[in-house]
Amino acid sequence: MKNIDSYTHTRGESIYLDDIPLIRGTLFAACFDSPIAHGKLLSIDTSEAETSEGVVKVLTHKDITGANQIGGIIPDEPLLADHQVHFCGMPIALVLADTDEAARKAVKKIKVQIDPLPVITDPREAAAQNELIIPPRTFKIGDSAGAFAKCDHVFEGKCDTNGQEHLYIETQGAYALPQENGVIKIYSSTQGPTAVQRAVSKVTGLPMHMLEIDVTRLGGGFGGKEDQANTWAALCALATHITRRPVKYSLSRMEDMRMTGKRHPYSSDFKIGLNKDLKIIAFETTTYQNAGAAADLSPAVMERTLFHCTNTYFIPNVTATAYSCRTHLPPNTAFRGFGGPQGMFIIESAIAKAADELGIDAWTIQHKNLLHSGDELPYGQKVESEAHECWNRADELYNLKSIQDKVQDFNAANTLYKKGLAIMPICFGISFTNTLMNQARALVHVYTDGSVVVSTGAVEMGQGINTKMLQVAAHVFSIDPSRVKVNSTNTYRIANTSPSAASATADLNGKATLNACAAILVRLKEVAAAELNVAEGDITLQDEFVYVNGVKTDWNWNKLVLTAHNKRVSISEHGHYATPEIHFDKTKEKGHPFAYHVYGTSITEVTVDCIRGTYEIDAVKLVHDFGHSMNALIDRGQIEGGLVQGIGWMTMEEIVYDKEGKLRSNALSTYKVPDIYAAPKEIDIDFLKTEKSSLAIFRSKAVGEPPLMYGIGAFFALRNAIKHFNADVKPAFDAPMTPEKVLMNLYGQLIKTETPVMTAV
Ligand code: LUZ
Ligand code: MOS
Repeated sequence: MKNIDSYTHTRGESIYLDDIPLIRGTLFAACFDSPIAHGKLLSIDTSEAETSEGVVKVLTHKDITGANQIGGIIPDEPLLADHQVHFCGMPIALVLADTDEAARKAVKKIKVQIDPLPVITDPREAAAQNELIIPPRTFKIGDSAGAFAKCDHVFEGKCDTNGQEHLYIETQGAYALPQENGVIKIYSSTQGPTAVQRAVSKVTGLPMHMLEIDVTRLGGGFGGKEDQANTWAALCALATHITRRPVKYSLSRMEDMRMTGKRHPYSSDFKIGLNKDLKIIAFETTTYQNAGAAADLSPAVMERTLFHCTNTYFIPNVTATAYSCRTHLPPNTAFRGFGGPQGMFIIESAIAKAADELGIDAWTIQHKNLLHSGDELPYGQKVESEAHECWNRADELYNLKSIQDKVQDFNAANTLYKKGLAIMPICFGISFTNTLMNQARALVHVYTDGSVVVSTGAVEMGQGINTKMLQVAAHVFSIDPSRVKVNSTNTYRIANTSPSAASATADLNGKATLNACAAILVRLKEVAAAELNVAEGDITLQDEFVYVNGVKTDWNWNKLVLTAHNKRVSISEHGHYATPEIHFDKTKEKGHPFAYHVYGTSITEVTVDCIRGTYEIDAVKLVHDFGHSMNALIDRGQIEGGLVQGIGWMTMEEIVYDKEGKLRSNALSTYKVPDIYAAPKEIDIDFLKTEKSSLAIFRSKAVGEPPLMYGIGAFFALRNAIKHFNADVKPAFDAPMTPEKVLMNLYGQLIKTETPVMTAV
C-alpha cells in the first residue's frame, strides 16, 4: 500500500503549519534572542521596538501569566530569560506585529545590557567544574576491573561524536487562536501535542482542558520537535492569552538553527579487553554528554547511550559511566537514535582500535562477539537475538570475501584512489526507556454509512504513521482501506499522549487502534449472530461480508453497522494499550526496559580521492530485521532516509560553535547535509523476515531509528580507506570524517580530537 499522503504531497496540497489559512487580525511573532552565551541580564529596553511600525506589543518574562518555566524532565529552563542568559539564541523578548516583516524589523531595535560570565562549550570542562545536569549513572555487569587482568589484549582510547542539526524541511512554529470563554486552540508543528499542552498550561496558568492542541502533519521532526516545539507554542499561546488575538510564529531557517538544540555531542574514554580468541571479555567507558544549558531530554538521552554502549555484542564484564554536562550551548535534545548511536560509536571505536593494534580487520572481532539469544545485556535484559541471522544472511547474499577481494584488488592497482570497507551490525532497543511512556490510546468511530475515522496520539511527520494506522483499522474490520480516514492528532480527542518518538509510535498507537477496532468487532459479531441466529463464534468478517462458519452471507459491512446502530449498539470505541513485560529499576540499573530489539548488518564501501580528501560512498548493502513488514514501501523509505541521515552525521555535517558559544555553522552555506550526490551510489536492502518478537504491531518491527546507525559504517570505511593509503596513520575516532579531516589524516597530520572549535572572527 502506498503512503496515503503521496497524492497531496505530490500536488503540493498537503497542509503544514504555514499553509493554514490565516484568520483576520492575526499577529505575527518574532523573538529577540541572546547574542551572548552566558551572562547577567541587567536590562531589556523594548521602547524603540514598541513604537516601530506595525508593532502591537512586546512581551518579556514580566508578562508571563503563569510560570516562566518550560523544563520537561527538570524545571531548569525559563521560557524568556529573566536575570541570566545561558546560551546564544536564548529567547529574551517576543515582538507581536501586524506582519512578519514588521515583527522581525522591530526585533533589531531591542537593546539589552548583559554582563558576560565565563562560557563553557566543552563537556569535559563542564564535568571538571561539576556542572552536571544530573548525577552520573553507571551500568555494570560482571567485574570489568578484575576481568582486564585476565585478558590477553587490553587497549585504551578516546572517541568523539559531534552534534547534528535536525534540518526538518518545515521549521519550528505554532499558530494560536483564541476561542470562546478563554480557551486557546494551538496548531503546533510538534511530535508531542501533550508536551505542548503541558508547557502552555504551565506558562499561561490555564488548566489543560482550556488548551486544544491540533497537529495535521509535520514536515519532519527527527526528535527536534519532541520537546522543543513547546517554546514556540508557549510563546504564541501566551501572546494570544494576553492579547486575545490569533498569534503565529513560523521560524526562519537561521532562527531555527540558532535557537534550537541539536543532537548531543559526546566525548568518551574507553578500555577494551580481549582474550586470544578475540572474544571481548571486558569493556569500560566513561562518556561525557554535552547537554547544553538546560536539561531538556538529556537525562533520557544519556540513559539510552548507556543502554547501547555495547551495541550488538555480548560482553560479560562491563562498566559504563555517563555524565550529562551543562555547557552554554542551546539545550541539546532528542535526535533519531536518542543517544543510542553515540553509545554504539564508542564500542565500534574500541573494536577498531583493537583491530588496528592487532593488525586484523575489525569485522573479525565484530563477528566473534555478536549476541546470541539468551545473552544478557549490561542492564539485565536477556535478548532474543537476530544478530547472527542478519550477519550470516548479509555474507551469503553479498559475499563479504568477494567485496574484500574487490577492495584489495582496487587498492593494489590504484595509488591515488583507495577504497575502504566496514561492517556495521546494529541492535536497537524498542520502547521509551521511561517505562510509563509506553502507553497509547486511539478513538475509532464507525459511521452509519460504513465509513470509519481513526484518531490516535500518533503524529504524522512524513514517516507514514497515518498509513499504518489506516492499515490496522482496515485489516481488523476487513474493509477496503478507502473506507478509513485518519484524523489529525488532537488533545481533545486523545489525551495524555506520549510523543511520536522512540520508534515506538506505530507499535503503541497501532495496538491501541487494534484494541479499539477489536472491541467494536466483538459487538458487531454479537449483532450479526443474533440476526442470523447462530453462535458468535461462528461469525467472521471478510472483505466486507459476514461469513458463518466460512460461508458467505448477504450481510455486508454497511448493513451490519447500520443494524448495530439501529439496535442501539455502540459502533465507537476508545482503545488503550500499554506495553506488557517491560520494567526497569533505576536503583539497580537492571530490568527489562525494551519490548524487543531490532537487528541488522550493513556493509559499506567507500572510495577516497587521496589528493583531494574527497570521497564517495560506493555502496551500502544491508540485511535488516523487519519482523513481518506491514508496509514494505514505507519501511524501505525509513531505511533509506535513516541510513543517509546517519552517513551525514558521520561524514559531512559539522556543527561549529566558537569559544564564545556562538553557532558558526548557522546556515546551509556553512552546514553541509547530504544531498542526492552524497547518497550512496547503491543501496541494497534485504528484508529479513523474522519471527521471534511478538510485541510489534502485526509483528512488523519498529523501523524509525535503527537504520540511522548503519551510517556509522561510513566513518569506519573511510578510516580504513585512509589506512590503505597511509599505513602509518591511525585516524582519531573523531566524527564527522569530513573531507578536511580525511585529507589531513591521509598525510599523517593528526588533528585534535576535541569538538572542533573556531576562534571568533
Ligand atoms: N524519547 C524519549 C525517545 O522520551 N524516550 C526514549 O527512550 C526515546 N528513545 C528514542 C527516541 N526518543
Ligand atoms: Mo525521537 S529521537 O524518536 O523524537
